[in-house]
Amino acid sequence: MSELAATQLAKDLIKKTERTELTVEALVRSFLDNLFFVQGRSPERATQNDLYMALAHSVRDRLVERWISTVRNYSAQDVRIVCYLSAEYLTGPHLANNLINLGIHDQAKEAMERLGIDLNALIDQEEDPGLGNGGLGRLASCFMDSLATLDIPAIGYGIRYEYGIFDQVIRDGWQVETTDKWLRLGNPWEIARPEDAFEVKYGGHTESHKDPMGRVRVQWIPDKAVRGVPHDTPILGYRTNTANTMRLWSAEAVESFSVEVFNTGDFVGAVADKVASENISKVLYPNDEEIQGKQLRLAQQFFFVSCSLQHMLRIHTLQQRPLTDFYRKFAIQMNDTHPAIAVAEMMRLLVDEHNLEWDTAWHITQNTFCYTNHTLLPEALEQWPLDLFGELLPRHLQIIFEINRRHLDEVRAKFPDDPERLSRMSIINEGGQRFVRMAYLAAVGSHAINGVAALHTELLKEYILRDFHDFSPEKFSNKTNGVTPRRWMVLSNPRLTNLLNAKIGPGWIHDLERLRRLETFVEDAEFRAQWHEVKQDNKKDLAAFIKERLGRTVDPESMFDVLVKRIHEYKRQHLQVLHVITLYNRIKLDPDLEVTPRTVIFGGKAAPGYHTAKLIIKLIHSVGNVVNADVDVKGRLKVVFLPDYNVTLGQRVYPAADLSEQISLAGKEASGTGNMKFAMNGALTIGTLDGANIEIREEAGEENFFLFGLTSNEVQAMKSAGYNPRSFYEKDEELQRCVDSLISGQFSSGDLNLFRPLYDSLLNRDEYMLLADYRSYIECQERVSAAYRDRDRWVRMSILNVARMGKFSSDRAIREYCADIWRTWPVKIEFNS
Ligand code: NBG
Repeated sequence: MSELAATQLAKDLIKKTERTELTVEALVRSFLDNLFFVQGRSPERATQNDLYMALAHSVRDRLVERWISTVRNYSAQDVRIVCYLSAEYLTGPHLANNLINLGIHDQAKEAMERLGIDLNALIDQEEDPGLGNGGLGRLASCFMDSLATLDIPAIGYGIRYEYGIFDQVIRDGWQVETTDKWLRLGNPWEIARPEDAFEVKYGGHTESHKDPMGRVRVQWIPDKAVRGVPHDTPILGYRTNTANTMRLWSAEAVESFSVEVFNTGDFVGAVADKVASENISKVLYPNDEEIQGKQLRLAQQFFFVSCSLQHMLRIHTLQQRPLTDFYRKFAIQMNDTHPAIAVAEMMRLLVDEHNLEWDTAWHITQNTFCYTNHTLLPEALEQWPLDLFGELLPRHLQIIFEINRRHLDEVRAKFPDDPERLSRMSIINEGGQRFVRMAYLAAVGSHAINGVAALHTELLKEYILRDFHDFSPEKFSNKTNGVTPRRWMVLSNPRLTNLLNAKIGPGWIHDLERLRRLETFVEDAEFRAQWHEVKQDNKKDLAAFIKERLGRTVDPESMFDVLVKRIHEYKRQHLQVLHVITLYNRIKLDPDLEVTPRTVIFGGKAAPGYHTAKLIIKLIHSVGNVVNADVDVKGRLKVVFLPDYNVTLGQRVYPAADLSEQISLAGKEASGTGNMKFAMNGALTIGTLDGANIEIREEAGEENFFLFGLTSNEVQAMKSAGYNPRSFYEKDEELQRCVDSLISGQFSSGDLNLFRPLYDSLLNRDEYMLLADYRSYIECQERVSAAYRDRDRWVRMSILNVARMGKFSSDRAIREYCADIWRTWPVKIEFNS
């Protein structure tokens, strides 16, 4: 059959099966059809998961047509495409988001009602794919949403971990990790494409020879290979036909088992290779762990990077374009240094496999790659020991040496007689054990380098990448993070969405600056009452959830004071604990004290090997147990820890928060994105001048933000003058009482040693300067309490915060990347089903 005839026939068939229509009737029919033919169930035998799967397939059917049209349009129009390389994606559940982006949430609800099914119960049935650790992974997914919404051709490449971030359970106040089996009940959103697999090689050695032209050629003789099988998930934009692809690679053995070994009767040994290969995409590494020794992690990084680059090169050659054009067609963004090995792999592919000259290959590589840095913590910068690296990727190590030799020649030419600069800027760290510095490889191999908030970019230029900034300042720019209002407002906060739509129309959903129109309603008392009611209803929902999950009653009339994010000392969850202890001590001293009732809500995971973070979780529970049980408190102060914080839980928490805690030590949090989600949902922020807090405050207005703490310059100054936490301790009695209670047994049933490590670290080092910021924090919290007692004032501030958060849409961030870094333009998808 001719291609055309087949295409026409396919279109007709799709129409006839009514898999694409968006009406309630069509949804009912296709739901029943999928339940029967895809799930293989009759309605009376169907489990909740069967029903969820049937609906998911019905929704996916409606995406597929858009998805196929998108791919077809991109290749027909030979577009320039953004390739986002990210080892992590925190997509969140897909069903509800796709319903919203397709614009059929209400139809689906009605269709399910007709069948006596509760849509929300099906939405809750979906697993949260935890293929990331925190902010960086969630940012990747917000960006994918915005790319599709803005009709920018893009592919998000990553790893299909079989086990994502661990599930957190709390036993006796301690975090216990359990494995995340997100694929256990199947994943209806992905399509495996085994025929699109690529091979990835490891190990072995290299040999060099002269080619017939007399040029030295290097051949890599690897000793292992695995196959990368892509699993594609459509990422649909909001009310547009663009459905981009998130392509996650899963590792398989090249041969499923060794016939030779099998024939000797060693059945288990025969599958050993298969098992070893599959290990590569088995599990996500939690961050904040010492990873330098973990060769498997480097193997993972190389795995997804190599598959992705091979895929891009295949697309390019299928378009019959010369390789020298590659950078005109592809903009590759490296999400932190996890994919930085791509720079060397690209050079290997171009030079060794496609026989390009080094200089030509380097020109293509540098013009293709861009690098986003996401951290200022020096200990979080990836470095690989040379021996480990050379064993796994001997050819890449040679290539990195050559990149480095040429790079240092250029530095030498620009800064002669400056040997220290050369050693500072070398991609190879030569001090003691030798390492490959991945951030430097990424910086040298890219034409654009960015930080994720204004302060962060400035600090990058001044400290972490200072020499690179001196050398090529034109590469650097800031791209302040953003979050998608589709998931973080429309999906998670339908009450607020309805109120906003009624007041200013729905245009804000794809143009968040339009929220400014709310400012005219601040003086409208009825509107303020409605605003307050929305927040209260959201708080009641969260209270009901807390009751159901933890059996604990919290009062929706109290201030919901929330700190949710990964647990880390620099984020200073324990500073909030010191605040709770302070309030508690005050109540104990004077039980009749007038206090603004608060429910202090924590949530977040600690990396399994990060003992201090785990001890902070224990401390939160221990303090909570004492405070919550004390009759003197009379319920005016409650502490709740929500276990297993993830995207789904975030969707419940942000809409219900009154106060957003963003209390990292200034200069440590690159940006933060939770801070934006809270503010968009009407919470007020208490925060330091760190990361994007600074810009949130600028936008909201300083009178609508609770500021405390040292600035990053003051932090630097105090550190270099020799910071002494004890001096703060000694001159502040209330602080003393607070810190001492860590070792008094008061919160540890008499155990004097349990929290001693925290006590010692605060008094002796206090790396994150809690004691220096304590008094300013406590005073600021007093201003918060006073403001909350004045409901009218609080609601005005809340409205103004939402009205002024337009900047923090990821649509704005993506537009900036497109204009300044990627130079890509929207491509409208023609769609005629
Ligand atoms: C995190 C930062 C956050 C930032 C996100 C997204 C890493 C390595 N970094 O401050 O800590 O918001 O990245 O940019 O996860």
